[in-house]
Amino acid sequence: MTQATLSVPDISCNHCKMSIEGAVNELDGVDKVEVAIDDRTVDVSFDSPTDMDAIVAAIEGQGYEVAAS
Ligand SMILES: [Cu+2]
Repeated sequence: MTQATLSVPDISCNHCKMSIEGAVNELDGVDKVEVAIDDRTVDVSFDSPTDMDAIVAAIEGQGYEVAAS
């Protein structure tokens, strides 16, 4: 299991949280995803077949940019 925290500066409200968590949860292999609105971060635990690129793509697909870490 891989755990990662992504910085997503445009997260601002509960709608952002729901959109991002919903999209990431749809990926096969994602165990847990949690958006921290105040910190503007996405905590995610995942395993294959998903990977970091797929998670970033899912977040970007919702219209949010993931900051380089
Ligand atoms: Cu929002």
